[in-house]
Amino acid sequence: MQIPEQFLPKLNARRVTIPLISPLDEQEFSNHFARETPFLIEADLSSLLRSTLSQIQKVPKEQKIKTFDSIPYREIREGLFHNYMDYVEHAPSNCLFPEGFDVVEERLESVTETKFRHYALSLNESLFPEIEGFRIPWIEERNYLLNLQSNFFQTHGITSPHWLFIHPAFSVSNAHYDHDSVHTAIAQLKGRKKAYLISPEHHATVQQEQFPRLPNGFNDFSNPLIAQLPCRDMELWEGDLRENQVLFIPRRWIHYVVSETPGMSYSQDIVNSSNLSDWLGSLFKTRI
Ligand SMILES: O=C(O)CCC(=O)C(=O)O
Ligand SMILES: [Fe+2]
Repeated sequence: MQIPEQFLPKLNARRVTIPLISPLDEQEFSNHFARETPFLIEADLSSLLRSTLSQIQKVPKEQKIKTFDSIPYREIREGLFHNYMDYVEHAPSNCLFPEGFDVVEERLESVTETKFRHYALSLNESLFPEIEGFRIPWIEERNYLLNLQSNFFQTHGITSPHWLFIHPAFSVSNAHYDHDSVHTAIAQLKGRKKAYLISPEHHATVQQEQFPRLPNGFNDFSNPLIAQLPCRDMELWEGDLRENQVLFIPRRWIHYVVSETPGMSYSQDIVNSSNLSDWLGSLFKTRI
């Protein structure tokens, strides 16, 4: 089934297709990564999928999880993990959240009226310990964050680099960029997503006050009024993220991601020589 119009970005920008590259060696990969423009690669992610599926089997019946309607969220709900899995796999697409999930937090100041389908927010190492060992092809040991002890992040109040997404069809992460100048790799273990990216030089272009905005200040790309936003000189990089592909999102690139089918992704924050000083600077700033 095609993604319904209500979940797609309405920007009238110049469309650029995110390239799918097949690097032959480390040097070629590094050269492409260093450009800081988005790209896709093919990769065998079957062992990560197998590990995720076996961990799902081990989640206790009484385990609760939180879900949210989008990044950034209007509301957070909480309920049983097993009801969530049932919703991901079987609920019709007009069902916005899983059975028995009640609101535990609401952001009433949110301008946008759009209601997206909920997806899981809290699928971290406490539930899926094996994700600490997940590695992204070509990046592997070059990601400094993976050399830190796993308890380092909790001890220092730093976000863990490992994010697991088990998503229903048509869940949306609205316009945002990732914390602390990290680069991000999204590995699609199962199912499909579409991604839309905008370079950091256009942050102001998509934060215009006269148009509907999200709680994070960016315009709500899904709102039909956004079709009028003046952005003809801006490039909107778009790409299909298919099973066994990895999407690289450079630091501070705005991204909007919508799932096309139910599925699973593993996302890893990356800090290497290119963004180490930005990352450190950002951590320091938030602590003084
Ligand atoms: O896949 C998504 O829905 C959003 C992922 C994302 O924003 C990220 O990994 O940084
Ligand atoms: Fe993100």
